[in-house]
Amino acid sequence: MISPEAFYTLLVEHEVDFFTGVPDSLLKDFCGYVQDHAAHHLIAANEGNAVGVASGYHLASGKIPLVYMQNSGQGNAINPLLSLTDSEVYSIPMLLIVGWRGEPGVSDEPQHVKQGKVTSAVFDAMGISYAVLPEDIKEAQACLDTAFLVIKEKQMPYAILVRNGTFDAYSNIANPSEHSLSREEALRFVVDAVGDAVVVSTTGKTSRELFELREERKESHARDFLTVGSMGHASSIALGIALELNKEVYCFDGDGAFLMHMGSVAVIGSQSCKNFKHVVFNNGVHDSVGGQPTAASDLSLASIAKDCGYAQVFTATDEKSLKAALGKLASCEGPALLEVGITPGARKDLGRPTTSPQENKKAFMEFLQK
Ligand SMILES: Cc1ncc(C[n+]2csc(CCOP(=O)(O)OP(=O)(O)O)c2C)c(N)n1
Repeated sequence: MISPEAFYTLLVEHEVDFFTGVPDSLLKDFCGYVQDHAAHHLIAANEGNAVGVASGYHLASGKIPLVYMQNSGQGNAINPLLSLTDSEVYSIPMLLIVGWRGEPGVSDEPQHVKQGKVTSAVFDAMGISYAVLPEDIKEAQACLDTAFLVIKEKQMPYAILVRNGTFDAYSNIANPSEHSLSREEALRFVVDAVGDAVVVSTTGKTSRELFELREERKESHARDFLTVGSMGHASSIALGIALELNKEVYCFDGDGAFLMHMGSVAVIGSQSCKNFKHVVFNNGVHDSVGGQPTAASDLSLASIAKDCGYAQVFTATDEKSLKAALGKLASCEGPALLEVGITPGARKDLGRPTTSPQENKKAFMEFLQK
């Protein structure tokens, strides 16, 4: 294993002083170290956003920035990697550090298996050279030396794939939360209030907690579409369903996911979709991958939704205000949004859905037709 500090020191020796990206669970210890030590560190809304900011930094400084991401973010980054940083376009050098979920031969969740299988082939297709980070610090040093030689020679991005368990643990200095309810506690009240409505839940622990809650209550999972991948697209999926069916459709979202593709909020606001209801659990962090801050911690997502054309918006920060807001959300005409301020963290023993994505889809489609 490599200590995040030792790896960070190697990067500094290569004069890397600008870090940006979207956090990943495999990279959480490295991201945590960067969070506490780097002077220039910016957690982006999505991976394309990170490549864009890093490009601007290079244009202004001539230096080589670092962009970190989970391989799920490869898709978000492809457009700027091909039409901005590529040597046939502007030729902008940068180091990509990529968490390799779903590495072939390593057991992982269904949403990561396909992405893991094609990650290196996608870099090949884009003409981006890559290497897998060795777990020995001397070998990691040699790997970085090669990466920087190639980056400087080709004036192109270079990717380093990071396997599960490469970095030693690093604990961040935690910031106290101003809220009292956990996501799981808030979710219980929300699920009570939405009753038989259709639910589309977001990537990460929200969907895992929803799945466990249904199990605990011996309720069917059929009404829940658990968007295990495609972070940031749950609200778009919910909109597509709500436009087609005469049923109440709720999207359970996270603040990181809301920000990732916030353009969809304007699109939702542009539709007079009365049966669309959006609940955003705002803990100010990417809780599911290690608790790194999002840019939403000081924003009012409810105000953003209102300005984007949602018919009604509500906020809640504790049990009393949540119960009151849920009543109003259920009885109002959408599109409507409820932003719930919650505290970060989840149960240590939180499980994962035991049904496959295709089982989930089949049961869900049958439920929608009832
Ligand atoms: C495109 C993409 N980038 C990154 C990830 C990794 N990832 C999974 S969940 C998550 C955090 C989600 O944060 P938020 O929506 O705020 O929900 P929370 O975990 O705080 O409940 C991230 C970054 C991903 N799945 N997909």
